[in-house]
Amino acid sequence: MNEYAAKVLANLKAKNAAEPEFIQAATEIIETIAPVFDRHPEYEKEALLERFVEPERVIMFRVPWIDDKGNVQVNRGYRVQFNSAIGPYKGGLRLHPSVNLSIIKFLGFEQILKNSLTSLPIGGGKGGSDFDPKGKSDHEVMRFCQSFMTELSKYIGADTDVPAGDIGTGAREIGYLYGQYKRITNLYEGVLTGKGLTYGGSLARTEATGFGLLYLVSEMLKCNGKDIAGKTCVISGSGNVAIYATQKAMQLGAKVVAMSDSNGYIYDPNGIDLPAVKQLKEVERKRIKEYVSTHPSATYTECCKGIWSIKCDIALPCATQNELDIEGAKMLVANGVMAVGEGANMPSTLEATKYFQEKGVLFAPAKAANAGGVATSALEMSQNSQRLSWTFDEVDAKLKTIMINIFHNIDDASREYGMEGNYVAGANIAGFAKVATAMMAQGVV
Ligand code: NDP
Ligand code: 2IT
Repeated sequence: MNEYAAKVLANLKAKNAAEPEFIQAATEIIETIAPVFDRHPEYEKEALLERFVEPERVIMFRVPWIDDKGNVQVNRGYRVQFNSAIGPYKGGLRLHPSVNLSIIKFLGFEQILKNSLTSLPIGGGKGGSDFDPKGKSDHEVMRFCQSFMTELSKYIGADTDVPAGDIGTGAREIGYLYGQYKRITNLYEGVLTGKGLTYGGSLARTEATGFGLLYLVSEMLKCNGKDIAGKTCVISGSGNVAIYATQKAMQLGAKVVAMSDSNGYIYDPNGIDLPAVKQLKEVERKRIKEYVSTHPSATYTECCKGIWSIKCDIALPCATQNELDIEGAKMLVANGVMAVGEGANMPSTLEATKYFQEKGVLFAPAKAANAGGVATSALEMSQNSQRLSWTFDEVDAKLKTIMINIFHNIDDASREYGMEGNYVAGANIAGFAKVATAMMAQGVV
């Protein structure tokens, strides 16, 4: 590996030893962009990589709120404003009990490159809290969101930092956050994306990440002489990304036979009944295992990682980081999987990713494959700035074009660096190129 890149990675590991997810994401990124530094020795003189791996700003704050029983609860809030070289910080807010600084930093770091790949002017950021919306009443979620935004509002703005949804943050949470931002600042501006359609949201944002994943995966298959129609898919998760990935996969003629949540997975050899899953997860907020009580053809198995034992042609991990490890990868390959598309952020471990690549599985990495969500968020920002709203078909057509372009950009970058078909390297190199050029132009900041 390029000596300069190796030195920065070693320092990063020593300095952030307590942040395993951040180290994991940074290891993959730095190892794959290392050849860029052979071609650009000027980057080292300007300490470009040392600056790139250090967030511009990290905000951590107390989030006190009162539950329905009158007890005071305290959570921890985060916003990592990682890089604003190519646009205002942009990235979601995750609400999940596992949230910590390492997870928010890995997500923010990946977001820089993902956002660059969209070709739209958005920098990288991420935030969230260890608050768990599961099992909370709407009023509890509202009080948490109001307290969270009371502090966060000091650091964000339509031209500064524009948060959005992620795990645990959907339309309900964005609504409460937006209401509080407006109340505190007296500004009606596009400070959040994923908003409701009655107050500045964009059509197709709800569907965008899942639809975008399928647009990119289809293009990858097509360019490798394959077709998605008639293929069997396994899709992990049953949240926003998984549901709309399932919908588009079915529209494109594939059969989705399994979905999951953090407790276990359902297998329905007849093909998943998506309206039933939407009703369970989007309306009733119930567990995926309830599906089998109304679908006798389906089975439910405890332990979500078992989903990778199901035979399929295409695997789309759409739940969370590190959900697909080497054991899962080996089962998928043994069962003849031909493509993996990452809907979640960093769902495959480093070992699993390498294994897929060694075995010749077409592998679309998260920062390219799930970029449709944030790309459509940027389209929402454009509509807000223009005080206009585009039709579903207009937004969907733009999304599709963006995803197809992303695939060709990462494919071209992999070839340019002599790593044809390595879309992990292609995505990291193509995403980094634009950010690096902008950072060099803007001086040492
Ligand atoms: P949701 O909250 O809507 O759904 C998350 C799904 O993943 C649920 O089925 C959930 O199950 C499961 N899950 C969450 N945490 C874990 C865990 N620790 N172990 C196993 N399963 C888990 O989130 P999204 O669908 O929005 O996000 C899914 C992934 O996609 C995340 O990695 C996110 O960062 C990424 N992503 C999201 C985008 C978006 O626009 N929403 C854009 C790009 C990427 P349970 O209900 O049991 O918790
Ligand atoms: O990981 C992601 O790209 C998201 N959660 C979406 C971010 C956004 O700003 O729409």
